[in-house]
Amino acid sequence: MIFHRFGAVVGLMMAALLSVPAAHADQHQQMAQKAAPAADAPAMKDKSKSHEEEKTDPTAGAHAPVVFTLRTGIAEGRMVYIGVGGDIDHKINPTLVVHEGETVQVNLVNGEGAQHDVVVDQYAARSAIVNGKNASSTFSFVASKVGEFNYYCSIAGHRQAGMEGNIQVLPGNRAEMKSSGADITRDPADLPGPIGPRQAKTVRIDLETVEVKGQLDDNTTYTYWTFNGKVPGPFLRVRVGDTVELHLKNHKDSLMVHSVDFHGATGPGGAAAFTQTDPGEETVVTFKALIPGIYVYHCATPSVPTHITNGMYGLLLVEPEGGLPQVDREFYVMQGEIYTVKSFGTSGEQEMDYEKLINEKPEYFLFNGSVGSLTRSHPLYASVGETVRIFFGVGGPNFTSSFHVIGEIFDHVYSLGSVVSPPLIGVQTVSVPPGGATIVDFKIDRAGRYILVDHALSRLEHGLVGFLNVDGPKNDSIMHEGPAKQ
Ligand SMILES: [Cu+2]
Repeated sequence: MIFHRFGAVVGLMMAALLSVPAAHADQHQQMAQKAAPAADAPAMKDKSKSHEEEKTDPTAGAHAPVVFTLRTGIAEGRMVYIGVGGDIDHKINPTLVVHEGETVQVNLVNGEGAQHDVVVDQYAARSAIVNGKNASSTFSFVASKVGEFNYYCSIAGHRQAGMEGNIQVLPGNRAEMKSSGADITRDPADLPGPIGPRQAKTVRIDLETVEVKGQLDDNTTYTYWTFNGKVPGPFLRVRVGDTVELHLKNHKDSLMVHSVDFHGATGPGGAAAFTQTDPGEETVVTFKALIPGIYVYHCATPSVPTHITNGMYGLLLVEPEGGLPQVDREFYVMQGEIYTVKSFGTSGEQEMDYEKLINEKPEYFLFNGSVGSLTRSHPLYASVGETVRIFFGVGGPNFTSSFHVIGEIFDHVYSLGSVVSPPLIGVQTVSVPPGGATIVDFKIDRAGRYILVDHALSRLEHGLVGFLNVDGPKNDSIMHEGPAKQ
């Protein structure tokens, strides 16, 4: 089945309006989402390869060779090949991984002066003999056979002395290969319950910054920077008057310094001035929760938009005395953008594009960090008659959300995240700026599927959509097909 981008929108809307069963609608949605990018995504190649290959034109597709450079040398008392550049850099007799049908180019460089060559018997491929230090030779072949093959030096005795390695030819096209990473999506139901009636006290909060390769879409990965491994970071909940003792640990495997700026804190950088934390280190800062509200927190280490787009944001609720009015279900959703070099929907590992970030040209708009986060993996659930609350924030870094739930009207909106002011009553769409948040409450009167969107609906085609599935009776007095009943 072929859907173009417009078809995807229509399909989704129809699924919603017709209240089709969840499984069928999911399938429909998945097909639509998958088909949309496939139509206009150019032939892409995995970036996780040699430096040499990155220099080749990516639009050249299958005809661009996969290039490996091997330098001869001595290691661990043996004669060996040593990889140069890319994934094989500095590796001894590296395994050369390619895909079926690719053109493989091998550059051989003489590293110590003796005579050498490289031979692959199964492909009847061989280099010229390189004679003398820094002499080089290049040969290529098409990897038409799947399997694992030996490469070696055919000069007498050299293979036995250590000069051999493997070429692994994997089945299938490289662009279609799945890329897998950690599930970084925060379940929207993953948040602590109300604080209840207690006195103000000192509360310790531990956050850890973690850089992790995560699943951006089914076949797409991205290196996220996170608080506690998920996007958004954990939902933090204190009450007004609490003293927060915040411990920020930066995981030892991190490459970057990280920090945290609490919009709910008063003081230098919202605590960022005291929490610039090196990999493997921990900083501690203490602040008082002076004013109730729903507040964004985010990493504030330069380049700040880079840290935010990579996933470093979350919400802190400072409850007013006595808490918020009680509801049956609470959810936690945040919106952000991701700026990749390759276009939306491209398979494989994706890299951030700094130019696009600075020019505010995102490829992805997301709820809770990934495509399908609130449709395929973690849709919201509720039952007819329940009251639902969504804590909704925008990490951004750049785009204001026109947050709307298709088929619902917000009974209460705590506009701009203010919980001390009386809420607005009866609101269709709420504007939430980057670094801002809101709380919306609504009672569910009729079963069906309700759809979370940013009403700047073009963003739906860049991944921004969520489902609220409601079971229970379909109350016809509220809406039904056809003429009014007597
Ligand atoms: Cu950071």
